[in-house]
Amino acid sequence: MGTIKARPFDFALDPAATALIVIDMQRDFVEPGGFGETLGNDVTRLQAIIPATAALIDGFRKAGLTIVHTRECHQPDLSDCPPAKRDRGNPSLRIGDPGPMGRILISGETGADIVPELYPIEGEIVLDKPGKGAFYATPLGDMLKERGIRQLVFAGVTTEVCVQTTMREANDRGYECILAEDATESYFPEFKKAAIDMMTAQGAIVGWVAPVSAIVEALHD
Ligand code: C5J
Repeated sequence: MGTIKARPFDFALDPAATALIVIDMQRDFVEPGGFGETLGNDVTRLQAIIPATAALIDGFRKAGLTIVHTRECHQPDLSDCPPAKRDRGNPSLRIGDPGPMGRILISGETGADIVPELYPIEGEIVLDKPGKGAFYATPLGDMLKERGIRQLVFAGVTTEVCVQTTMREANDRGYECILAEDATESYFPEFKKAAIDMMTAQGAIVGWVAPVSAIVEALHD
């Protein structure tokens, strides 16, 4: 067991029962010229977490622990994309439309893939998910159960959407969840802060938060 100096209080880490979940570090959300930028977002905020996220992944690789990379994307025929998701709002580009890096959020397209700096290596799980949460309509729960995982470390984007949704899903399923504060980001700094404040309030009602350095240190205690 290791101890992570975390907020709102220390997290008792059991590395043997821990997995890392890296949420949606996809080119379309993170890279200049991608879908996120075409929507008017400043992607430099998201790019800035790549080194810390790489350090976290490296720590898990060195410790030989389970790593899951998720990608928010849909089948080419959009059969897993509810019209309510595709038709929402008035964006210039919708899911499935041709975009700067292929069809927007479609499995197999360049933009839907993970940024090269964080690319999964053999043995790591790559999980495509049609929703914001990684448990919805995926085999994630069964995969974690098979491996005896009880604790989850989270990283990725965006803090208040797919990261927060997945942490809440995990919390309701009985996992102890901790978010790597410098390995997650939002296009909106105030949303990142609010999401972290909400999740750690009331005695870690959804989970804990800590810097990458504290998490990696505890992995090797
Ligand atoms: C994610 C989104 N990954 N913001 N998606 O957060 O639509």
